[in-house]
Amino acid sequence: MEITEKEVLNKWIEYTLTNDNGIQVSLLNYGGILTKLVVPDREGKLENIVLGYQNFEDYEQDSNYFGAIIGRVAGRIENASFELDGKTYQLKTNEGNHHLHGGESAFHQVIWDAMSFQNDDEAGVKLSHTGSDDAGGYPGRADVTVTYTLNNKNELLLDYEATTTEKTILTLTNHTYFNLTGNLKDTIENHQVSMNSEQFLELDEALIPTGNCLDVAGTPFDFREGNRLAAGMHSSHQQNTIAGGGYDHYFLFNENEVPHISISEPTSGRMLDITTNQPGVVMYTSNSLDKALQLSDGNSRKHAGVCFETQASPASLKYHQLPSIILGANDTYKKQTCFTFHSK
Ligand code: G6D
Repeated sequence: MEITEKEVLNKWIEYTLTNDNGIQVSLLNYGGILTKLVVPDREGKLENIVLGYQNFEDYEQDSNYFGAIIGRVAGRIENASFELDGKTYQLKTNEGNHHLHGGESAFHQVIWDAMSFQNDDEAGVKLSHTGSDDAGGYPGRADVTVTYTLNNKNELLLDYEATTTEKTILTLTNHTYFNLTGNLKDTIENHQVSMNSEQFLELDEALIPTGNCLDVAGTPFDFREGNRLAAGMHSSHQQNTIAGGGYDHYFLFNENEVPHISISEPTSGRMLDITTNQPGVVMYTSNSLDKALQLSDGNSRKHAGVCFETQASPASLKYHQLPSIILGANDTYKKQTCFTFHSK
């Protein structure tokens, strides 16, 4: 295992973790942004499999949240308001009348305190941040840590912990866009995804969940036996159309069936398994990715990457049958998502 660090733009630090098999993870203390993830293909060729900017300045006003830690609340809060113990809170809007991904100056736009660590079997960076009491109108001051750990079993572990000074809402995720072809050789259309999920949340035209849990059976959302992502990109299904030609939906996981998600890419032979203790995931196939962006491996384009935003959904604030995102003053939020890389 090896860990190096370097200053970038005279204001941030980029850490690079390398395991004994050559897998490399690079991340910033700014936003906890994963800037590069180098993984071998079936021939052992090491290539980058995540979307990131060529020029790091572009991360500062990034409406795509490339690679970033998302919080205090990942996802959309309808009308930027919610009720907690009979009190209504009004957050700042940042997408129409709604509140997306923690609003302005959220976790993806702060410099986290960082502490690196390493031993023979693993290396990582522990990021810490204290959200101020009035951060965007949320109740309570949230103390958050996110730890990235790479080990010699080719696992990248993301461990999230949080406490709060008073009852609040909180659900964290990471917004990395994966493309297993390597160095952005192609779109993600031919990525084969298997997911242990029987239901997904229906969206309205503003991408706000309606509260209906739709069965995946007989639809392009059925990944139980594996399906190409292209199934939802060239589909006339109303939900794929609403999402801009693809997926941008929250899938509820079946209990205890692991890995929750397996992705394989036929050309390179790369495979990614995702296991988590989160109740579900937003799978987003970069349907609105602007092709004008200069990325480290070339220009961006629609369907250049796929995000697996493991989380509980803020839709639970309105539809209480869904897993909650409420965190009590005496609770500890403790979640883990493990990305395991292999090839065939
Ligand atoms: C779009 O609807 C999607 C979101 O899910 C995604 O997080 C964002 O782009 C980057 O708004």
